Amino acid sequence: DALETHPPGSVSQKEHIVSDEITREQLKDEIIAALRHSRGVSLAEANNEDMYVAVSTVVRNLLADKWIETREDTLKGNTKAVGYLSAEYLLGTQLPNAILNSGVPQKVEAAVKELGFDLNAVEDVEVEPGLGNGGLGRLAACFIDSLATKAVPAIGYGIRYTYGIFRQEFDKDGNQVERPDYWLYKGSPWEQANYRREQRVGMGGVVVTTKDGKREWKPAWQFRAIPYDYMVPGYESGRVGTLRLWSAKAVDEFDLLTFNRSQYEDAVKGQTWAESITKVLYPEDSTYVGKQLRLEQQYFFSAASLADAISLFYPGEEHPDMTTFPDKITFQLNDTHPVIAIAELMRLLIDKYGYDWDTAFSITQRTFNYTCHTLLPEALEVWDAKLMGELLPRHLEIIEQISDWAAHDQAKHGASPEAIERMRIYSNGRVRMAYLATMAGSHVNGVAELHSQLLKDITLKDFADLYPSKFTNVTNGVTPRRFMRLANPRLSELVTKTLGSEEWLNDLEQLKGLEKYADDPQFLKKFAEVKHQNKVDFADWLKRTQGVEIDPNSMFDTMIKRLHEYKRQSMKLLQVIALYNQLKSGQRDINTFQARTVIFGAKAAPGYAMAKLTIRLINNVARVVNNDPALQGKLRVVFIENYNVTSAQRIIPATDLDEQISLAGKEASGTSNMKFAINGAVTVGTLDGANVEIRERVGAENFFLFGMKVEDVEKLDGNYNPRSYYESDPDLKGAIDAIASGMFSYGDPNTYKEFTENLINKDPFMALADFREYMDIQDKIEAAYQDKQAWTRMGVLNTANSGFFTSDRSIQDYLDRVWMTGSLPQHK
Ligand code: 8GP
Repeated sequence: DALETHPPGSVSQKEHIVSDEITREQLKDEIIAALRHSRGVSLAEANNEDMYVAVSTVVRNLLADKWIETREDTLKGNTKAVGYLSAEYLLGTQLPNAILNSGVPQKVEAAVKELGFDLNAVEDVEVEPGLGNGGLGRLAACFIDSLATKAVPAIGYGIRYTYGIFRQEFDKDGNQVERPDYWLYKGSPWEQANYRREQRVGMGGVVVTTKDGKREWKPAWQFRAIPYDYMVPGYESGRVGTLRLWSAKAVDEFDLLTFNRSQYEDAVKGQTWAESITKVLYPEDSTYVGKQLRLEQQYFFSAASLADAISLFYPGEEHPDMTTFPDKITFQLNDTHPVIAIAELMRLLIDKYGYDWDTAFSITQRTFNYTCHTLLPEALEVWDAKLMGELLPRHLEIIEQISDWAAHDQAKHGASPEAIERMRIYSNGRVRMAYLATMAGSHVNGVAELHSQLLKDITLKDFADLYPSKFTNVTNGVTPRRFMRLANPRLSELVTKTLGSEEWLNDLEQLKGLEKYADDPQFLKKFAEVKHQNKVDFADWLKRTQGVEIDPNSMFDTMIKRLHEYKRQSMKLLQVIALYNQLKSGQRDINTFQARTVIFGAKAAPGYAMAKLTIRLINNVARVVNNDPALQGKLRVVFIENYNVTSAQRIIPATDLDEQISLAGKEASGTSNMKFAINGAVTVGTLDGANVEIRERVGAENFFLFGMKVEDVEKLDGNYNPRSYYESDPDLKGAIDAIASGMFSYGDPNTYKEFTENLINKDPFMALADFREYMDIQDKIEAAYQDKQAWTRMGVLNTANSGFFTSDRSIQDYLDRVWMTGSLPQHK
């Protein structure tokens, strides 16, 4: 248990040190004390790992007072708080961010150095908590950072998975192999088990009618929900928020009677079963799996979080006045994973606190808001009512009632019987969670302008027609602290020097001030130099960690994101193979060819066969292309193993060209596109998700647009014939035929048969239809890259005009459009 390994407060407590005034000498003493007290080693004995724990402990201690004070101010209730409910938080490493926000980053750096350690090496020890899959989880992590930075009283609630997103390895054939991510192997100095706030969560059982005619749930099992608290330090706000992640434990840890009869396995069974609830993150992204364990996870953390919030805001009250609950806290539902919280709050209000249905529903509706993160119908959660009824019988009853109320209310608003049928929350033995969230909450938002529009026009059209004012947009954002200041210290320094202060870090629109240097040759030179050094660093890192050599003078062309057909890694791959064919045949002159390093990073859901086959193909295209002497090393393909937040922070600042090439109408927003733009990469992309808004802001001339628009896709849908593209485009045919011939499978024509057949006959995401325009735009990109100064200018204009994409702005939009609340005073 991490708590036992790293007792908090183990540093000398003899004097209370005001964190901002601490001196470098005092810091050194504190670190040495932490080494001795929490690791039991002297400075002379300490290795990087000891140092990592000691520095983390000291930095935590520096933040502790602000943490306590922020909590106290949050609970005073003068400003409505935000409860962010998310099944995923893809946090990235904690130590660098905590040092940055400690108030004394330079002193910490100097202290570690003077103690004889390299801070980078110390930071490298940390294993990132991979408690999320991709964009959705990373967005939640950016949001809690911005909430703290903007001093919004908030608590992030989630699940402390023992195993996070799997660690990806490639086998000798290039296949993805999933290895367990036991990130807690050596404990974590960043978490604190908070037994004072333990909760109980029930599941299963039956609903009975009591003597006074009330419904009462008698769960079959009870679980302990143990919160693990993480500090969320704000940047320059003097505030430290809380991320509270729940871990499941059995109520009766150990059945001693059974154990004494030597049936060890039976004795621990109950415990094992209870703990399985928070054991592992479902490695699915943009897909939905209707597994019972997943519903158990969802209910477990939703119920624990609600109980926690009620006990926080009404401490010790047996009969709290819950009509004031929506004034004390507003809950944001991060996609449908926590939507069962709606039924749980209704249950508490009616069964536990005795409110009538109407009052309970009014409280509930005012408490919740829902963010949808997808446009793929297969990603919307629909639970089998039987399964739900077995696990949560009372909740199913309540949902049935809400469903009836909704139908009634829709009729009142003039909906047709057909529309009412389509909008049914509960029908044909299925429960539609997105519909429940839409009807039983105040607001629904999409995550980019286009996405929010498509939600209204297609996915949730019936609802939007009836309740237009419910719908709003909040375009995603990313934290510039992690994705600029920490990931790209060189560019950050250049920006700070140029703008004259560091204020841009929490007021990102100030980047606009760089625009006037876009034609200043001196500035362009510095900007280009930063990029080059970042590329050199990245190449070194790749050599060190994966043994792969790349040329920092080549164009770094990057596609990093989950592997999914709609994102179209396959189209990128076809372009690479087409280039390869052209270079081999002499159709394209190798001597004038712009050297390119194509960088992929992607995990595939373990059960997603086509995605896994694509990974294998990328690895084998890399093998063939990289080993072909005819190319003189001018075209290289690399696949970053185990792409995660830590590697993203290295790849993004080193990228020249960013690939955002999803089929229009499929990518809800994207967030790496924002990180790339801020870091001065140029994007090649379709008019999809937030690409639309990025292009609007950075300027059409600084963005390489290609491909069908949503309307084109709609027109083509229904009579799309991918084979006609295959047959009429020799480059496309050549690329697909090369795969089918066995060129990337040691001559075996069967290995990628499903991949090629799928493209020629189905191509559900129309890669073939967009291929020609994609090839052509890549030629324009190649030409543009030859003019280094013009290219750098495009990068500068991307950085200068992407201030809008800070998650601080997203949070401000939520405050204004959804939560209707504000901030605490900042304590600088
Ligand atoms: C992702 C979207 O695919 C991505 O465009 C967006 O930037 C990100 O969310 C943050 O908003 N969506 C999901 O990961 C997703 O829908 N996951 C499953 C819950 C369905």
